[in-house]
Order: sequence, then C-alpha cells, then structure tokens
Amino acid sequence: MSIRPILIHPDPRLKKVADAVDGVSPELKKLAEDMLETMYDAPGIGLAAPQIGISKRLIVMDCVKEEGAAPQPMVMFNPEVKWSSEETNVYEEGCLSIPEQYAEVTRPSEVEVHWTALDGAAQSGKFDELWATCVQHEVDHLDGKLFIDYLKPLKRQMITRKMQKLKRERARA
Ligand code: K2U
Ligand code: ZN
Repeated sequence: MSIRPILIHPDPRLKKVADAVDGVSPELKKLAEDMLETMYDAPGIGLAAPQIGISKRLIVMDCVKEEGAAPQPMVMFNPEVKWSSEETNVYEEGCLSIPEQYAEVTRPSEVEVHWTALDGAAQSGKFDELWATCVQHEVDHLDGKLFIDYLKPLKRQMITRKMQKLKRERARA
C-alpha cells in the first residue's frame, strides 16, 4: 500500500472528465487500496482518483465520524447518481485538493447511486446525511467539478488565488 500525493487546485487534471473503468483488475484493486490509505492519512472522508492524478471513474469513502465506531470503507467503480431527492441540505464543504478552504454548498439531501464494487458486482444504494454530500462531492470530482464551482465567481477567485499562493510557497520549500 502507498500514500499518494494529492493534487492541489488549480490543476488541469482536476478539471478533466475521468474515463469509465472497464472491469476490476488487480491493478485497480491496488489503486483503490492506495486511495483508502491516502484518504485516511489526509485525513478525509472521501477521495476521487483524479485527485491523485488518475483520470479513472473510481472513488473511495468512509463517512463514519463517531469516535471509536468501526470504519466503513466504500470503494465505487463507475458510480452514477440515478436519483436525487427534491429536498436539499446545506453543508460546509472542504476538499483535500483545496486545503483549509470551506464554504456552504447546497445539494440534494438524499441520492440513489449505482456502481461496480471491488468484487465486480453491480451495486446500488441510497445515501443521506454526510454520506449523500460526500458521494455527490466525489462524483463531481469524476466530472472535473469542484465544490468551489458552486460558489459566486468572486469567492471562487479568492480561493483560487489563495491556492496559487500556497503552491508557490510549497514549490519554494
Ligand atoms: O474529495 C475530497 O476532497 C474529500 C472531501 C470529501 C468531502 C467534502 C465535503 C463534504 C463531505 C465530504 C473532504 O475533504 S474530507 C474532509 C472533510 C470532512 C468533513 C467535512 C468537510 C471536509
Ligand atoms: Zn474534494
């Protein structure tokens, strides 16, 4: 297993529409493992393959927040949101590719998702609460969309400028 570097916005690789996965190969299983390790190390509750520079439709999640509760890692190949509720939720989102920046995003409060699991089986499930927010945030990553794309242009520009400064500082370090 290995922890992979997470791309920081702005980066063209974060804006690409990722390619569908065709079959669950041993390499893809290893990639999913590395993504879970990278996510827990960050720490985060979700991670999409484009965030580590791999343009494939693969996300991992574990939104269990209760201290001491058993982790609930999820691996989803080719996830698709098939249904969304009319009702919406507002959540203060962050992103591992946009560190230390948070903003309120409104999304459907419940979604139904279809995906291919690690064993290659077709799966579907309904998600609400933080899981619903997270899976929509991750599927957006597969379509090159970031949570800041839902913000007003000025706010988005401010955050982008902060990230450009952060990347300049990291490059000098
Ligand atoms: O995709 C990512 O960048 C990981 C995201 C997933 C996420 C963002 C917002 C809301 C739910 C999930 C996070 O950075 S993981 C860290 C985190 C955890 C809870 C709330 C906000 C951010
Ligand atoms: Zn993110």
